[in-house]
Amino acid sequence: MNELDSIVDSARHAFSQASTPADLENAKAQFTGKAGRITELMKGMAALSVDEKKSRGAAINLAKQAIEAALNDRRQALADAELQTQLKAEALDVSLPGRVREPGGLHPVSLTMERIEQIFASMGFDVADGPEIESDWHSFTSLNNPPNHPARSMQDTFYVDINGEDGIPYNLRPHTSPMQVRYAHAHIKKHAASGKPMPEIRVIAPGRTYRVDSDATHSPMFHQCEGLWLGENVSFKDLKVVFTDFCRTFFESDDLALRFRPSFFPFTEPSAEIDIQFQTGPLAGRWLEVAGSGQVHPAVVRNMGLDPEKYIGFAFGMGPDRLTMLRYGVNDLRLFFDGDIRFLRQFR
Ligand code: 2NM
Repeated sequence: MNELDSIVDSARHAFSQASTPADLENAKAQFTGKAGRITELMKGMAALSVDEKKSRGAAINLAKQAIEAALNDRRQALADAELQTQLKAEALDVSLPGRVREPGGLHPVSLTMERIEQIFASMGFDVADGPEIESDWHSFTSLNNPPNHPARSMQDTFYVDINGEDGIPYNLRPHTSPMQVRYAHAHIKKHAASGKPMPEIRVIAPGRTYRVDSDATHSPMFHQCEGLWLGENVSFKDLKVVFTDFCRTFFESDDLALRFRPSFFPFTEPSAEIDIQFQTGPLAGRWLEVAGSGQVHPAVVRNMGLDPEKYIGFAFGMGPDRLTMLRYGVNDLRLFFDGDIRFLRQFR
């Protein structure tokens, strides 16, 4: 084999060994680069005669063209291989199912809250909400709780590390009644300027409440909805009518029975526990406690900024979490707050 054929051969071999475009360009430099073997041969022709230059030049050029052809083939092969690797890496299986974005929905307790609000709004009640971190006065004192009542203890109520104006730590409200008191004050102020007689107070206060308590039927965060109706001639009879109507609408049952059982709360006198009884369905026949209620205590009416000799009425408090359990037949309250989507999507 002559020298040129052997150079072409070793170029082909070197190119085939190059596995990346950079390797290939390095290999090329050894043959057709500035100090490459072909280039060196060209430089060596300076001393030859014109005829020798002609034939030698033609032979070297043929060899150079063969090397460049081999180089281009290898460049193309490497580029193809790179493209194939990239295509493989970015492969998209168009037969896979798409990612579905499922429709969201309201939490079952939110559904209940909305239902309660809608029913009471239809009876002319305003819907009020306000702070969940409350002063001692709003959560306890204004509601006629004696200074050393156990509800005030750290065993029952969560406290925040910040003192109120009275030097007593703020609490996480254990009921929504503080909002009733706030609403009454705002209502009086709003209508004082008008010169006209103040309309009755008719309001519900739904929202989150907190107590130190945790088991299958108690959550440290739970929901309450309290109602208040104060006027110059609002009686226990009105409470019975309003609450009976509410329960029958809420549970969609016209023959639902209600029972008002004597009880005690510091903020009402007299007070009653409200029980309901379904006539049909899985819970039929059992008395189920659904709310506390009573005629608002004169001391509380006074703390709301009203004259208890003139204003009288009733209040009630219920647990939307428990109402949700009764309505949907859920037996463990904790399911509502675990955030398990398999449970929650059933209410969508
Ligand atoms: C209950 C039971 C009885 C109640 C009292 C008041 C207020 F602010 F008017 F004094 N709001 N809600 C009340 C009365 C709440 O929950 C079991």
